[in-house]
Parts: sequence; structure tokens; C-alpha cells
Amino acid sequence: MLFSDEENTIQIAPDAYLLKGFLLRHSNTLLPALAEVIKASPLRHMATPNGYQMSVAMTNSGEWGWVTDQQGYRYSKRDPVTNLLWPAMPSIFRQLAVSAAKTAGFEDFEPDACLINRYAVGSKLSLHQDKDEADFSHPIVSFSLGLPAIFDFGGNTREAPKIAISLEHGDVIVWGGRSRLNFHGIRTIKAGQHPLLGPYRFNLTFRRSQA
Ligand code: MD6
Ligand code: FE
Repeated sequence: MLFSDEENTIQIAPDAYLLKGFLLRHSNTLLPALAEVIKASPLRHMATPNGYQMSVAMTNSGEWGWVTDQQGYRYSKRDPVTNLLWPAMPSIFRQLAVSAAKTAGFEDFEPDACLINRYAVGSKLSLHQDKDEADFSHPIVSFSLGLPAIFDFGGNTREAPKIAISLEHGDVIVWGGRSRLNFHGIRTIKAGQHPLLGPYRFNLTFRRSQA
């Protein structure tokens, strides 16, 4: 190994860490599991409460899934497209998310939701807070796969200064505690081809949605 785990764990804010390359050795198990989830609950462009269609395509796995429509943002046990429960969270997803949380100092993370975002070239995610979960004492664990992206990470208000973080295939961000409600977003994805995922970036965010 070129670097120790410690050298790959970079603090980006209070209680927020970038785990550089954390998933790199696991593509061969993660990607087939991702494909299975997407087969059961296909990626779709959801509508925001004010009627726009998101440029990012989404689906979920786990007991709960994040959804948005004209009624607002919320967690739902069922996929509104299939009317079935969301596909179970693959055990490789859960194991890696729990292990990443531990590496960042969050010992008892038990995710009940995994939101899957697929970014095509040209898509982006505007600055937002993740605040639809019941208890902000739980962290969020975020996996980056495929094309690279620039992640803007701000503070507790929309206007607070932001840092730009480059996220590549295999990177994980864990954040919680004092940074849990920080504003963040993904800048427009640039054209490219990833050897495993083609012209796409996938992001998996693991959350504890219920108390
Ligand atoms: C993304 N991620 O990386 C979007 N939210 O595509 C998020 O919005 C996010 O990465 C909360 C915590 C980590 C994240
Ligand atoms: Fe977010």
C-alpha cells in the first residue's frame, strides 16, 4: 500500500472527512450490486416541489427512500414508480458505509436509506442542506463513483464561504456533527468517459432517516 489509511483520511470541516480512494478495491462487488438495485427500481428524474425536473436521475435502496414531487421532499417506504418496497440495501453497500463512518469516528451508524444519484454530463445539484432526516446526530456517508465532480461545501447559511472539493471514483465523504447541516452542491459534470461507468457519475448517500 502506498499510503496509510490515516494519510487518506482528510478532514474537510469539523466532523467532516474525505476518505480518498476508500472504495477503490471494491468496484468489482459494488458495481454489480448497484446494477441489481437499478434493475428493480429504475433511475428516474423526480420533480421538485416547485415543478422543475431534476437533472440528476435518482433511485433508492433500503427500508426508506428519499423522494420529491409536487407534495414536497420526504422519505417513503415504497417506490412511487413500481409501487413496491425499495430494493433491500445490498450488504456490500451497508458494510462499506458502516466501515467508512467508523473511520471518521462515527461508531454506531445504522443506515436505513441509500439514495442513488446518477449524473449525466451537464447535470448538477444546486446548493442545498440535507434536512429531511429525523435526527441530525447521525452522519451522512457519501460514495462517489464514475466521472469526477467538484463538490462545493459551505457552512450553515447559504451565504457562508465555500470550499471546492474534487471527488473522484472511489472517494467517500462522511459528515455529521457540527457540519451536518452545511450547505453543499455538485457543479455541472464535465464530459468524460469512465472506464467502468462510461459517461456518468454515481453518488450513493447513506442516511439514517428515521429516529
Ligand atoms: C453528490 N451529495 O455527491 C451529492 N449530501 O452527488 C450530496 O448531496 C451529499 O455527498 C450530504 C452529504 C454528502 C453528500
Ligand atoms: Fe446533499
